[in-house]
Amino acid sequence: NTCILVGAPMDSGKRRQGCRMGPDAYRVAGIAEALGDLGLEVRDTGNVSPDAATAPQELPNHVFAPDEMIGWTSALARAAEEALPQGIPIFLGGDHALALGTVLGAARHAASQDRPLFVLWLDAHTDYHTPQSTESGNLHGSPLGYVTGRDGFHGFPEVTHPVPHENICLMGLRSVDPAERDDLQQTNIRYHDMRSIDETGIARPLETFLRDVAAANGMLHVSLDVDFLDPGIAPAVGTTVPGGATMREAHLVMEMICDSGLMTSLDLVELNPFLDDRGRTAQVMVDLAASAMGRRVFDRPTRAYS
Ligand code: DIR
Ligand code: MN
Ligand code: MN
Ligand code: MN
Repeated sequence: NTCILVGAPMDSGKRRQGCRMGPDAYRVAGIAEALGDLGLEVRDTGNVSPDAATAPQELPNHVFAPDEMIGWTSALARAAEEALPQGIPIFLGGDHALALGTVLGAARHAASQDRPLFVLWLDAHTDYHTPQSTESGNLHGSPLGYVTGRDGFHGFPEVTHPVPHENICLMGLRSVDPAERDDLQQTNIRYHDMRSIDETGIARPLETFLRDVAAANGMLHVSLDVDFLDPGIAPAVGTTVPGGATMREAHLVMEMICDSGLMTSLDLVELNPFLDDRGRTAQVMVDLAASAMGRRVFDRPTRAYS
C-alpha cells in the first residue's frame, strides 16, 4: 500500500491567514515517519502550486480571492487525478477550500473506474454554500456546494461528475448558516449533528454509511476538518466551535474507516499552525491519519462490510 502526501499550502478560502503553513507542520509533526512505521510506502510529492486564473465578472464581489480559488481548484483536481491511480493520496492543507479541487479530481477518477464516489465530511460546518449564498465570502464554506453541482461557481472547472447527495455523509455539525440549512434539508444528504451523535453514538451511523459504500463498490474520500474536533484537543483552527468530537470519538471513526478498507483519499484541512500550542493540534491530526491508515492497539477480526 502506497501513501502519497500532497501539500496544499492554500489560504485562499478565507480571510484569516495561516493554513498555508499546514503542510510543513504535518511534516514536522512526523506524518511520513508515522505512516512509514505502519509498513506503508510513503511518497511525499511536495507542494502543489495554483494555476494562473482570472475570475469572471459574474462572481459576486464579496467572494475572497476568486482568482486564486479557481487556480487552486484546477491544480488540485489534477493533482488528485494523478495521485489516485498510484496509491492513497493524503492532502495536507491548507484550508477546506482545497476540497473543491481534491473532491473534483476524486470524482473524475472514480468515474474513470466506473465506480461511484462517496464522501465522508467530518466538520463542525456543512460547507454547502455557493458564491451567492455565502455571507462571509469565504469559499472554504462551499466545497460541498461545488462538488454536488450547485450553480453559481462561474469560472471554476466544470463539475462533470457531481457527487450525488445520498453518497455524502456529514458528521460533527454544530455551526450551520440558515441558508445552508434550508438548502441542505431539500436534499437527501446524510447529516449527523452533535446532538444526534450524542443520542446514538458515532459508530452506528458511520457503520451504516460504510456498509452502503461497500455495497455500491464505491470509492471513499474522507475530508477531516480540524474543527470537527473539540477545541480543547485541537485549538489550531480559525473557526473553533465548542462541543466538538472527543479524541475517543475521532479515533473510533478513524479505526472504523481503516477496518472498512474503503478509504481511497483523505484531506487534512484547516490546521492553522500560527494558532497552535506547541504543535499539539498537528500531532493529533497526524495520529488520526495514522489510525485511518492502520495504526492500532490490538488486531481485530476485520468487519465484513460487503
Ligand atoms: C462559515 C464557516 N459557514 C462560512 N465555514 C467553515 O464562512 O461560510 N467551514 N469554517 O469549515
Ligand atoms: Mn470545513
Ligand atoms: Mn469547519
Ligand atoms: Mn491511534
